[in-house]
Amino acid sequence: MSRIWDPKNECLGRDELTALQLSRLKDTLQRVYANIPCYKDKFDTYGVQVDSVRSLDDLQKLPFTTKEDLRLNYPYGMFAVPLKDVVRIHSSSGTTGKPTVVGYTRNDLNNWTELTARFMTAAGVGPEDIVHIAFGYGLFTGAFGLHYGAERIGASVIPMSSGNTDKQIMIMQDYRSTALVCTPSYALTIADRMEKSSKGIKSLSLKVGLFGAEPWSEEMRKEIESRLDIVATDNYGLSEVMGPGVAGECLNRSGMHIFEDHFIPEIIDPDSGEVLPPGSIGELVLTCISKEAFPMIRYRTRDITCLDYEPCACGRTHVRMRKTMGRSDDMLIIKGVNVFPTQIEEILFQVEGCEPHYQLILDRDGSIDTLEVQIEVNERIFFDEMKRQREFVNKIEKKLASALGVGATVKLVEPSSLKRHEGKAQRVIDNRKT
Ligand code: DLL
Repeated sequence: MSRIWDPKNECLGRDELTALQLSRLKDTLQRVYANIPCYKDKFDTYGVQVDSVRSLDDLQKLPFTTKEDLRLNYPYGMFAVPLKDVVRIHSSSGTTGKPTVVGYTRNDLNNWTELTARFMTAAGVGPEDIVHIAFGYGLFTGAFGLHYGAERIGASVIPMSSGNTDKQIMIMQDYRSTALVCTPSYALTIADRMEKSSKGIKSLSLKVGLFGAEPWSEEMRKEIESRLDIVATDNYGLSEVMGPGVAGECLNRSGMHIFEDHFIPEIIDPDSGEVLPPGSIGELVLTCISKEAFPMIRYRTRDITCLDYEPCACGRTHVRMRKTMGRSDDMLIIKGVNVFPTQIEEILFQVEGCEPHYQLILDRDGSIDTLEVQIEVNERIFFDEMKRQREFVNKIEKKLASALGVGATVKLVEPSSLKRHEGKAQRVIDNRKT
């Protein structure tokens, strides 16, 4: 079992934790009401008096914050401190429109570093490790977030950044990197490239992977672990709330501990906005209770998950969130049936011969939705034998239809023919929107 970075705060009893959360929540509400006109207007419109929040249940009286609020207040309208107190700015590139701009005070950066150090320690990283960071350094929060956490632990950090997979591999081999930080899909790209190289996986010293920034299934975890011969851990975060370091797995790997002394999680019904009882699957809503520059109240993450309040064997008391199924806005509605790309991934990974690279293409034939699943197959798969190929395709189509409740056409494509991504993978092309 790994060390606990901050035992005092990570193992607080529920009563102490609740008291701490309430006091930090009250402070934060005072600050956002006094300093952010968007919150003042919203609270006034909803008739919420900040002083009337006396328990954590009262949080439910407060309005949500959405990406639209951030868009309307672009770039600095949601900052609670003047820019002279902001020492770092990051942003998240949405798929459409202007990016979201987020800021950090010196204290915010310190807390952020502590929290990334927490989950990296929980994943088994220590001072003796050589941490290879293959996220892009820049406006994206991933690289800087984990960089400072690893330094605080005392590990040796290689700020490699993204791209140039061959060079990444050479550096990992020569510098003997023991921990790899990137998206899970990029970890597979590295595995593919390694397998093609003459030196093979044994030339690496990797022990652990810290993967996040995109949804990935348990099947994908198994694939990465066996191909890179490492323990693969998951960590979660979003720029609006802080970046990486909102939640991370311990080595029990049964959900990611949400760092509840800094964030209050809720699960809501994404349609009605009602808070759901513990254990329900729904949209994760997060409230920041320690941030100075950019505190979000009831921020709707759009990520679909559920929370587990059962004690964890590691001793940490913070609630665990299950691997996300994806974002509610990534959920595909195909002929009226709701499908998450990760459900398709689970199924493909179970089929011998499918490579873990796939693309989903949605289209419309008249008024009927169609889904084509393009799958790379490995070289051993009979491209030249039509009959066996047909049987293989039928098998996958049947599995997909029975698991998803909606039919899909499967198209096998040549190995290495689908686009590889250095950052977040883009699995879906939805031509219905054009
Ligand atoms: O992706 C922050 C991050 C960087 C997290 C590095 C972990 C590691 P954004 O670019 O703002 O921030 O994207 C946030 O990415 O709402 C989720 O939909 C998705 N996401 C992040 N981590 C995970 C994860 C960073 N472990 C959005 N599993 C979030 C599933 C994730 N989805």
